[in-house]
Amino acid sequence: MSFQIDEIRLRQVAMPLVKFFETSFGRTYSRDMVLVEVVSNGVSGWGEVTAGENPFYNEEWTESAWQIVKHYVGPQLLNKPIESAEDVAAYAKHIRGHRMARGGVEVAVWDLDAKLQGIPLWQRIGGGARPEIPSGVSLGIQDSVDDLLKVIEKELADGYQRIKMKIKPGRDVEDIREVRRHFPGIKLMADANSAYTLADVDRLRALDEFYLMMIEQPLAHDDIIDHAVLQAQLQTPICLDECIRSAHHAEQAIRLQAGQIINIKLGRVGGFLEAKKVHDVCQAANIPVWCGGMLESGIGRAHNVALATLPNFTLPGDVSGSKRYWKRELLTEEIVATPNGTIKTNDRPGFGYDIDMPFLDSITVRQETIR
Ligand code: OSB
Ligand code: MG
Repeated sequence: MSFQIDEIRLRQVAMPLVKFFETSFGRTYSRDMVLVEVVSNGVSGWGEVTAGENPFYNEEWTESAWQIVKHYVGPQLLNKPIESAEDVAAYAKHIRGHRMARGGVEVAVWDLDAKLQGIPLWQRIGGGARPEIPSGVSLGIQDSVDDLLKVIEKELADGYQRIKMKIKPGRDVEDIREVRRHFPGIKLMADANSAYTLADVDRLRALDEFYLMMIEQPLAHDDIIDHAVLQAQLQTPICLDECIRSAHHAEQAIRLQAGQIINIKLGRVGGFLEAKKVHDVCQAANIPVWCGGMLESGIGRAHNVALATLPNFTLPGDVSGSKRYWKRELLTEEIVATPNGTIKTNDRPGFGYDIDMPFLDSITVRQETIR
């Protein structure tokens, strides 16, 4: 069933986080995200651009995403015959980088395609390996280790299956030692967001004694080779995040043994088509994957839930309940985690939730329609 996109409605929304989120590259207090609505014959598909407010996680940010979608991705896609959502990434392939901006549009078309077929997004992408996804939490760097222990206590009480803690030089070995002392049996991992170099190998080796599930992206955001050098000297498995932007990168990392696990983020790799390719490359190489997060609103979060139903998403990811992020979700219902630390899929067409349009309008700070 062929369709075409008649118009693309872009919005920028402002959503304050319930608590700031601190990584090795800084604090985020409030999200400014770009939402994409693609319209075909009166039916809307929705996507979220996962770029941050500043170009600190990768090179993209809210404003760059807006410009890329408006001037490059949108005009390429409008009024073209689309046989399937699989075709969409190709229209923007000539654009270098800016995968989050491209991905925000691409995932919206997948949602539209699923809605036009009357099937859930998880089914449309070929997922459905599990009816509920295992859910973990990503904890920002806290003001004190005591605060961290309290937050972990709460997340475990809520049922979450694994704890990821952000680390940076000076807030690593001793923090993790304390966490392990209090919680010897939990599934625990650390995410460095590129805060180290090979000169820190001794400090990173000191983490081996805490039997972490993995350490995520310890080295540079664009490095694969040094991660291979580091992995050869660590017992802790390395998980790659920032440096895997494509299935080709995943192949290279696997060939070099730069890590043993990959965190797949829809935006970082440019949408569902590439995310599925990364998934498949990893599955063929026996590399487990899990779904990362970028502090998404309910729209991006629901897309992540669909993604994590693909078979090789066997590890608990960073996709957790809405209320950990927002006082009020932009959906008519929150995305909730069960007491077992899972998030259930549902059988509604598309991404599975309704948008609270009056609320969305009230938090929209910029709007533009491309025809
Ligand atoms: O590295 O996984 C990361 C948030 C913003 C930027 C990068 C990362 C993160 C997270 C949070 O870890 C995941 C989430 O709770 O959405
Ligand atoms: Mg990460």
